Amino acid sequence: MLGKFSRRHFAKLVGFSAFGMAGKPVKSQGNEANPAHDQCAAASFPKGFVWGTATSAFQIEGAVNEDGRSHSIWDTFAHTPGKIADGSNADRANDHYHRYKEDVSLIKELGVKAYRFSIAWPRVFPDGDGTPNPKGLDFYDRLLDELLANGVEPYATLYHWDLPQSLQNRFGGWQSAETSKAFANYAGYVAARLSDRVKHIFTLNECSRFVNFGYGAGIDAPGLKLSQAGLNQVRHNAALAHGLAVQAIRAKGRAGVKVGPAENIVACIPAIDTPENIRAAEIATRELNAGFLNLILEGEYTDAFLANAGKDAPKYDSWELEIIASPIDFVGLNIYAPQSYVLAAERAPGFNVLHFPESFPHMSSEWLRIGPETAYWVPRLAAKVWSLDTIYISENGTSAVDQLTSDGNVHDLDRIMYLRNYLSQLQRATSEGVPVRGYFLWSLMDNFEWIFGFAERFGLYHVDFTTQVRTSKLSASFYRNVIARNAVGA
Ligand code: PNW
Repeated sequence: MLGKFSRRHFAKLVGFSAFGMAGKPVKSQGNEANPAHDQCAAASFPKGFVWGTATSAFQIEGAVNEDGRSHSIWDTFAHTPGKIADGSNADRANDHYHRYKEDVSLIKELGVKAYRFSIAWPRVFPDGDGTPNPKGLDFYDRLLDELLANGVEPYATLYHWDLPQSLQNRFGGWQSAETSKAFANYAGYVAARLSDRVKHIFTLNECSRFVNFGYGAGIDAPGLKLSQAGLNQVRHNAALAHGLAVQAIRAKGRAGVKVGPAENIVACIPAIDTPENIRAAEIATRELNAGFLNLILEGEYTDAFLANAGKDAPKYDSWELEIIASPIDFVGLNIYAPQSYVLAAERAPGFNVLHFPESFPHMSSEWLRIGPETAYWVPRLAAKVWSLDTIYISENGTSAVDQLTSDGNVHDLDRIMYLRNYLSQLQRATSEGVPVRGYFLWSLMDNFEWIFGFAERFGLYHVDFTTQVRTSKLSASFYRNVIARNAVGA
């Protein structure tokens, strides 16, 4: 039946004219409110937008026994049979510890202005607390100098999941506020030593993820399955660690160093964009992030969170909330999959979260559902709900089944499709004045993808983990072009 229709008829049926959107120039809205925006091209980003790429220490460094590094909970976990899908571990990973100069040249080749990396806590304080390792920051000293010599601005993350094993053994890791205090001490030490060159520090990467997956579901290190009360306490201790670290960085770092979290915010999206559903998505953004982001930004658990937790609510003194809500300079949002499509509801809490149909599309990682509008709604709603003035997309990217051809190419068209669509939606947000100041593409190169080992590739550069050869993928050229033009789309 459909075969009888011309394309023109079909276009009419689905609601737009055969001449299509391309026929009329689409004027982007709200430029007036954002003078930094380049008014010439509809698809450009604001002037000075920070283009970057990201990695984390455990996923790339290797050299796990060098220069006084101790083990982290992820070393232990990766060496536990059955925990990593491909049976690998990160002892060598990308050997970045020795190949950082080559890797900085790859960063430079992309044309990015900024690089987000993480510092391995077990290199700096092998026991987590106590005496610092005299060689602990030497590698990062070298890395920073190399980045700056190549015109790349370093953005450092203090905690990307590699908790010193000693803290897990002695205190149960994040189950104890002793770990929160140790983190603050480590944060102050790093700030004192590196903030002459690092001007942006992320405290915790994806607090919700390492709490829920590491201490709740037992999927990530340290592989625990705590009760709801235990889990709520872990999350609280992590929030306290964040707040204490913000204060330690202000106390020990150079004036002007900027600090904030990098959180995998629960991404709430109006299923249909009506004013009622947008309002519902705002409510959902607060409530579904009540345990961490909303807590650190508002300084209180929401009533609904506490009512829902009941006797399992975290235990704390009220002064802790003030520390947890220490003023921050920016919020980093890691944006991947849409998580909660919502509709407005009459009854409390004012929104309904919809189930995903089985046919909802995803990228090569099953969890990575495709929802480009996530890159529009999440920063827009976060800015509105928490009155933010500086947001970074601290991660966004996708896995793909990359095939290296015999002539040394990886034509990762699916990654380009994903990036083009997410970036277009991000551009839509900035063009409306949503205060997103930068974007860090995950990841610079393929690396140790946690429980999936080396089987899931997120890089702009392909890595052969036997030879350590890095090969530029087509998506790296795509990203280079976006950066060079400060724009996406035609
Ligand atoms: C992030 N999910 O993890 C991490 O910060 C990175 O270290 C990681 O390599 C990257 O994203 C890609 O996975 C996530 O299931 C892992 O929604 C899983 C989810 C989200 C983020």
